Amino acid sequence: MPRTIRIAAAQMGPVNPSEERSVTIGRIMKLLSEAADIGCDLAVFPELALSTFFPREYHVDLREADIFYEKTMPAQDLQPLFALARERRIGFSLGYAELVEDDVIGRRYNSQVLVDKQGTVISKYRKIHLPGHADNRENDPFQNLEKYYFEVGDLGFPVVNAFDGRVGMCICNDRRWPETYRVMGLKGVELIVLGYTTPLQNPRADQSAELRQFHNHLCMQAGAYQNSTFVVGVAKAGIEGGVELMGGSCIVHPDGRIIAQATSLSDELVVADCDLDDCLNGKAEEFNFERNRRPSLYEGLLTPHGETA
Ligand code: CDT
Repeated sequence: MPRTIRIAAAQMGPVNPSEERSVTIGRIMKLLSEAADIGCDLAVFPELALSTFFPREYHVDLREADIFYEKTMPAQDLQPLFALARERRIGFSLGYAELVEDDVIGRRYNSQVLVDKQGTVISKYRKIHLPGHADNRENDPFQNLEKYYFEVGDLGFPVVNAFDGRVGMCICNDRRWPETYRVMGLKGVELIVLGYTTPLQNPRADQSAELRQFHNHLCMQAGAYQNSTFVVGVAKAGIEGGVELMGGSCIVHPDGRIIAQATSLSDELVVADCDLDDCLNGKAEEFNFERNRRPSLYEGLLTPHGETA
């Protein structure tokens, strides 16, 4: 009996700083509704989907950016989105900035939730690999101040039973790290959903846009293959706040092939029917961890620079 779920990578075009939040939520609801129209079980939205990528702007007092953070999920104005999921019986995953107000300053995370077909949050992830820097580099062509605006996530990489399989999440830069996939692979993950906001240029490296897009797909395809899991990577694309963001949203099969890919830099649904049973052979044979992994010989993997005792 196959475990086929229809998944939409709900790519978004730019969310420019001047865009009203209600407009952005409207775009997300339209994509979710269209995904439901074509029978999708799950729609996956990008990193920080509810706003522009605000970590490109420096504020001397980081609390000036608190308007971009959610203090509760769902916030009041997201209730209609969750109601839509419930009414249309479609799950979704959404990236957002999270503010936990447990002291005067609070804790801030780059987070993502997984919501089931009843409109209930069933899992949360907080980004672990934060790229960029914490200092203001106003002479750079553009900045990534994630290390200033967010703390390193403290929830690990949860994998939950959902959508007939084992589902995990990660966010953007996490996708470049093999540890991300392997930690979830060891928990039996069959579907990893992630959002990304990736500039076509890296201000600190001389890399062509083609090479940057190649790396985007390379890491997700390798992670999928080496852990025998589906990976769904979803971009915020196009020119946002003056920065060119790559598209290339895709759905990767556990054998490492891209089975569906975006063709635009705009709001677009990228859809594939994913039989989670396609993960089983790889997990039982080529990447049978129990049989073939040799953790006692992987010295240094749990220390920062490979140091051993
Ligand atoms: N958002 C995010 O994690 N972006 C990084 C950009 C690094 S290059 C400036 C990424 O890994 O895609």
